[in-house]
Amino acid sequence: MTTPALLPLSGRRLPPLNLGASAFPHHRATLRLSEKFILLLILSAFITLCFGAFFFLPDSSKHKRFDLGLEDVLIPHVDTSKGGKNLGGFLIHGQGHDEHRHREEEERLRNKIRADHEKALEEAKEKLKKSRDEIQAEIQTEKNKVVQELKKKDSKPLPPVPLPNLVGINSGEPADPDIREKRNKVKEMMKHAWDNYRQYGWGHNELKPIARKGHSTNIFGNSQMGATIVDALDTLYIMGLHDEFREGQEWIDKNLDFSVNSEVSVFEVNIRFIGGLLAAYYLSGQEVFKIKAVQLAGKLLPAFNTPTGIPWAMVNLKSGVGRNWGWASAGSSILAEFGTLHMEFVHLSYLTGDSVYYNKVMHIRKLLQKMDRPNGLYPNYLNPRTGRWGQHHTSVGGLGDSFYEYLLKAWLMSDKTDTEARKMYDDAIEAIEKHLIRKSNGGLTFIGEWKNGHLERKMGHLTCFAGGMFALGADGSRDDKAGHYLQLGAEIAHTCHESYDRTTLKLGPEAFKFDGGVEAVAVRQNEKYYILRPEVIETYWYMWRFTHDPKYRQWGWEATQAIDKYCRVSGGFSGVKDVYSSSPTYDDVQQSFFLAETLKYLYLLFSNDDLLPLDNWVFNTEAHPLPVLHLANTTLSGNPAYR
Ligand code: DMJ
Repeated sequence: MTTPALLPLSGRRLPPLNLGASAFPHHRATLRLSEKFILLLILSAFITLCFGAFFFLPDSSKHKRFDLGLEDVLIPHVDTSKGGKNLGGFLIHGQGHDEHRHREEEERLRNKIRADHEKALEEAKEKLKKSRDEIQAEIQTEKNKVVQELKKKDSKPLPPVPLPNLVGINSGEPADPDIREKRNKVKEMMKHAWDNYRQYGWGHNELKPIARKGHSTNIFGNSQMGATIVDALDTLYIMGLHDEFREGQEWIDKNLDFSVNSEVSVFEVNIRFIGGLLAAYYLSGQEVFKIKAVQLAGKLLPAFNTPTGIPWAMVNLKSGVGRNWGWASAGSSILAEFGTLHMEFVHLSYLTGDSVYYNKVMHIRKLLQKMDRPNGLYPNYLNPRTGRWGQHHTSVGGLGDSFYEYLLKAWLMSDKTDTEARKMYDDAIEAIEKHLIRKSNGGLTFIGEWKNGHLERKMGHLTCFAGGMFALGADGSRDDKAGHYLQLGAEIAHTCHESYDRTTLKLGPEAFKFDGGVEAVAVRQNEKYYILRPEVIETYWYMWRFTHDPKYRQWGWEATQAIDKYCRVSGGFSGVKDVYSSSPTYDDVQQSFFLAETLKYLYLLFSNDDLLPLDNWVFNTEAHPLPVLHLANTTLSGNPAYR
């Protein structure tokens, strides 16, 4: 970083002043402080120049004078007949009578100005003598003041809104002792995951359960935002782990700060943080969660400042500068990222009475509706500058998945009044069935991916969520095909269960093939890992809720046991690198979604249906439950602030 050269009045460039900037070449804040000193010096020099000019000009009472606060009073000229002189429209009184007194007064003033000037120079010199640490401390103090001011401003109470119907937030105890025991086992696993995070990773985004220290990835930027705390809150709440919930709340209240110079994923922050905070707010009624969610949402808004309004994938929380992932086709934004904001943003508008969030997501929807879709499919990549699709790659797994999920859930969350969303969902699902869903030779239904003009016969673990989605969307489907979609959900659940069952550890691989004699098995080494993902269990739970077929609880229990056996370590839970190996190695990451989703879905699977009933709650893609808003046509009329 170079120090900007200073232009003096003559227009000649001065060499860069070295006032600390070279000592701390990468410290922008230090430069800013140095610039202040430079300005101070320039000001001092200017004052000296003015007074020099004034006192060294030929002394002439004719040139008198600007008002120095002397006793002479300048009065707009109206009459010269009373012995005064007219000077440029002003009349100076008493001239000629007390010349001596003026000289004395000038001398006194001159001395005072000289003394003030010297004092200012001394102070400036003192500042320049300060050590790097002292300057940094001063900068920090200034920063803290600004943060405090901002906090005061941001913590303004939000307008009160009628809370939606919050039913079934702490029931669900099963009567069957066997099921109760299974549910308690899941709760014990949650406690193990939380306690270890609490002990070894507190405040960090995630935990390394083997190294027993904090962990993070680039999706959370470079700061400790306590992702696990925020993601886990609602699971703690529904499990009745209230002390742990309060610990989390306290940390959030005191430490969760979004004024950080950190570049985060808009999608991940939305689904984990905003979704987690909103769910915690609705479940507990604690205002702090709502306030934090709204503060954070404000920090994401600059990501939408693109030529099309399609947001960047990443945004710097402090500067608001956005950009896209380097790996994305042709500088594109990702369908599953910009298409997975709707639920949280509608709730934000509902709670704040500010339509800004709602408008952002509706703008995305309108833009997508206008676009051509190859074979009726939505490609995964869309360029936010040009508004054109990137590579024509379509997936119901990674990069595409939750876009489809949010179309369906927008409709459900609006109490089925957002029929536009339902139509988009129905159209998309029809195209997916036609072009991406196939049966393998062995009779397994799978969802492939459209790539470079052909169907890749590979399914990701992520894609397994779609079984639950088809079941959830069955009711209300076009041409009353409810039975068909429930059946499709069951077939996907079966295929995904096979992908678990065909491994040594009984845990599912990241991706599995249906090709060349291979069925539901990972072929490449780098697709054999299991990182505590929830999607298969999520589908078991939805299928259980809609069918009550005991096999889903059985499959969920198999997965619970496998996770406890192969992923549990004394410092928490870890992903494993190869589900086909009998002596697997750990990846040493306890993902925040393990607490938010995997354990929550397992707990719900072994609970009665009156815990978070699906008529009243819709789960965001990170399993954070948000209440149905009984709104007409997705207007926000439920909020009186809107009228
Ligand atoms: C979660 O963060 C969410 O479910 C997201 O939609 C996709 N993947 C992870 C968990 O696998």
